[in-house]
Amino acid sequence: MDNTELKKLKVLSAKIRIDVLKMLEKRGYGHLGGSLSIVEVLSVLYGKQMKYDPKNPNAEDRDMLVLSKGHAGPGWYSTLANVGFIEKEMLYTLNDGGTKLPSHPDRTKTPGVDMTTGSLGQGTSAAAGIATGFRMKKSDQNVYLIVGDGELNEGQCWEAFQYIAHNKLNNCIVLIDDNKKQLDGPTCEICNPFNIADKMRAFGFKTYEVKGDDEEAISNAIDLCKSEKDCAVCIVLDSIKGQGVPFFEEMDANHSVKFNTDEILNATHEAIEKLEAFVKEGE
Ligand SMILES: Cc1ncc(C[n+]2csc(CCOP(=O)(O)OP(=O)(O)O)c2C)c(N)n1
Ligand SMILES: [Mg+2]
Repeated sequence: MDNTELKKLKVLSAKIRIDVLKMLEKRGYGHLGGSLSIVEVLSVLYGKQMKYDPKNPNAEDRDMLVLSKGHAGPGWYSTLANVGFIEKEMLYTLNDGGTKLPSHPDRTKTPGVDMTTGSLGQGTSAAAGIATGFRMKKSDQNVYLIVGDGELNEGQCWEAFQYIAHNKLNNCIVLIDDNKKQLDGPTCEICNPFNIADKMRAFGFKTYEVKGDDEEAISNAIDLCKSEKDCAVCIVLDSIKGQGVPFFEEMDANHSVKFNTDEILNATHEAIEKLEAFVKEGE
């Protein structure tokens, strides 16, 4: 990847991160940690890898994303706003009555959202079904599936993975957000997933491991997945809950954050300022 393209992705990541912070601050609370940990992968998907047309969200030949860890909806909405699916003002309606942006994604409400999620585990089966559909119609479309590390506690994930591997559905690119935390603590203390990459390999997946904040490495790994012809594929993202904002990375309970103290508000404003300066310099 050349420097210009990498810079473009880093600027998009910064913009996505800014809007996550702004929309959640405006709401007063929300799923911050798990939205921030997937910012770079969303930037790579929408800034480089996915085929889509924001003016025609239902285009027959589009790639699809299933955000199985649906509570990270704010991260996805911010991305959709930054690539033209929805107006930025809409971000400030998150969770309002009648909004098109419910806290968890709903495919009947939001342009660009192809699968309703929020009940952890279920997105894996949905993505397996979508990939099967693409295969049946002999289409070259891909479905990207983002799964949380805590979400792997759901047995349904492993049923779906076994199905994807058995059917060599290399058009379903599985992205596991290994941010080491789930709702109320470290995954290794609550129900240890052990080595996720080793488990995916044992399930028959060609598995890559990359840093979750490294756009270039993520994109290269996706290229490798796309070149795989005869095997299920997976990327384990070594990420940080609250990624990209040191204050939130270090905060223990950063799953759902309330923006109700001066300390939190100041850290948020400081992060936004820094990110905006980065965007300005990069454009
Ligand atoms: C079936 C189901 N059980 C419980 C929950 C409540 N819940 C929401 S997020 C979450 C933790 C998810 O952790 P992880 O997959 O690691 O996501 P992260 O927040 O780290 O991105 C839980 C238990 C849920 N949404 N669905
Ligand atoms: Mg997690």
